[in-house]
Amino acid sequence: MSESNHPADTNGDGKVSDTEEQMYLEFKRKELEDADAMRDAQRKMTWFALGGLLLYPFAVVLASLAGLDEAQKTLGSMAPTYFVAVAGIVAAFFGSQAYSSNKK
Ligand SMILES: [Ca+2]
Repeated sequence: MSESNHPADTNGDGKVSDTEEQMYLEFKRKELEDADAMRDAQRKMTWFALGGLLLYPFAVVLASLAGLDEAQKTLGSMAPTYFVAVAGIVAAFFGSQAYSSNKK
């Protein structure tokens, strides 16, 4: 392996000094942490969206039980848009998971 092409050699002098190695490792560690945090956030968002999807019918039932006619009508007319949006979020999540696991 030629050291001049090493990504840690930031000043391009062909050597990886201790400082450069430290910076490189720190950078890699941050990159991994960021990717991890992003996956966690995506997972949470997907579960949140799915949870909303499952609770949606209950919200409609509750609104009708509580006699909130307006709320019930609004929820009813929002449903198609809402379900498509949630399906989009979930599809994007699993799509990106499949894509990034294929890439590695
Ligand atoms: Ca260097």
